[in-house]
Amino acid sequence: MKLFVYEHCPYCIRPRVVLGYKNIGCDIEYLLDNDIDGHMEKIGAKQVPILQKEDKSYMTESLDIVDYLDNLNANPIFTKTNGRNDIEKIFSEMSSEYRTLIFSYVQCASLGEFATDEARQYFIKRYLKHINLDNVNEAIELREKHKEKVENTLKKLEKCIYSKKHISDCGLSMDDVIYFANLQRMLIVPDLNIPLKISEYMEYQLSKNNCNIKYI
Ligand SMILES: N[C@@H](CCC(=O)N[C@@H](CS)C(=O)NCC(=O)O)C(=O)O
Repeated sequence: MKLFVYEHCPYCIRPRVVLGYKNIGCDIEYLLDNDIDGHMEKIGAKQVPILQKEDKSYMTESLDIVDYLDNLNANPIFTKTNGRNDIEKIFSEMSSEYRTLIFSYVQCASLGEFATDEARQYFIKRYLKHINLDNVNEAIELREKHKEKVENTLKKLEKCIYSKKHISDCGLSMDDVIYFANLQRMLIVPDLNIPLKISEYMEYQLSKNNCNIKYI
C-alpha cells in the first residue's frame, strides 16, 4: 500500500496514526503541492490523503481511510465515538490564530510537498488566500500575538484530556486519531508552552503512533 500525503496536513496524520498503532506496512509518498495532475489522475480532485490499496485502487477522505486501515485484519482497535463538543468548541475559539501561527512556520519548513520552490510558492499563494493575508511577513509579524492566544486556549484544552493514554474516557478511540492529528502540527512552533497534561498525552501518543515527523 501507498499513502500519498503532505507532511503538514492534519488529515494526513489521521491514517498515519492507525498505521503506527497497528504497525501496518505502507509506503509514505509526498505529493508536490503544485502537482495538480498527480492528484487528479488518482482521485479526480486536488486533495490528500490518498491511499493506494494493494489492488492498486485509490481511496480518499481521511476518516474512510482510517476506517479501512483499522479494519484491515478484522481487528479494529479504535472505538467509534460521537466526537467531543467540548474540544471542538475550544479548537474553534483559536482556529484562526492556530492556523496562521502554524502556517508562519510551515511555509518555510523543509517538507516533502515543497521539494521544489514552485511547489512552496504555490502553497504560500493558496494558503494566504485561505487565511486572508496578503503576504508571509504579515503572518510572521503576528506570531507572538497568536502564540499567546494559542497558549491560553491550550490551558482550557488541557482540562479536556482524560489521561495521557486516551483523550476520552472510552479508551483508545477515534477521538485520539482526530485530536492528536490536530494537535500534532503545533509541534512545528518553537518554544510553544504546551500544558503538561497535553505534552504528556502527545508524548505517549507519539510513542505508539510513530508520527514523530521531523519538520525542519
Ligand atoms: N475531508 C478531507 C479533507 C482533506 C483536506 O482538506 N486536505 C487538504 C490538505 S490539509 C488538501 O488536500 N488541500 C489541497 C488544496 O487545497 O490544494 C479528508 O478528511 O481527507
